[in-house]
Amino acid sequence: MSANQETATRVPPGQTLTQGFPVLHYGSVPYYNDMSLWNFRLFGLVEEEVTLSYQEFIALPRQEFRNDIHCVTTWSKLDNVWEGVAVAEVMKRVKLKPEAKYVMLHAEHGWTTNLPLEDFLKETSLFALKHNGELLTPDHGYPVRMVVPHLYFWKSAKWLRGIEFMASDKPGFWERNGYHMYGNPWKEQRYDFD
Ligand SMILES: Nc1nc2c(c(=O)[nH]1)N[C@H]1C(S)=C(S)[C@@H](COP(=O)(O)O)O[C@H]1N2
Ligand SMILES: [Mo]
Repeated sequence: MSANQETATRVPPGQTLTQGFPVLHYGSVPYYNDMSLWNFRLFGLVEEEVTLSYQEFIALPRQEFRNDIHCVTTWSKLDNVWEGVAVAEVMKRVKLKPEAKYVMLHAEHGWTTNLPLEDFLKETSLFALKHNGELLTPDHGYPVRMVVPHLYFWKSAKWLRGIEFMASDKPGFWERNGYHMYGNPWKEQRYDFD
């Protein structure tokens, strides 16, 4: 396979490559001036709720991840390098109740997105702190965003503040507004009628 053909196999149907890094979100960008007010909560179907402070979160062991991202508005961006915390690292700190099967990601300003627990726990999912060597900018989700590269990028909540563990699937912000409940880019699960 030529380099071009190989690249083509990495781009899902209906997507176009971009070299830039577009900024997309609903509402305003949060700016933080006192990180002591920031925390990260694991709640819902857990034996005991866990709250991590900013200092505790940034002290978690980090890894480097490389992946491709696919936005439902049809841009894809290959070879992103993220520094972040593996989901498994955070999950060492919480015990789930057996009924937990789905998660709701909770971001600043009440923005949410839902996904199956299994997809959240995938080894490729991460809590990102840096993109291509630089701290996340406010636009891209500072201080922490989720990255779930195998689903459309709207599942990758910016300004993440908590994970809620749930027994059944519930729609998040865009899912209530017509986006697909799962969002597999390889099946073009863009909107709920796809
Ligand atoms: N908190 C929050 N996270 C969000 C969104 C949002 O509106 N609020 N939009 C999602 C959508 S639709 C996309 S495509 C990506 C865009 O991320 P980027 O701006 O870093 O490219 O963020 C996702 N995460
Ligand atoms: Mo999006």
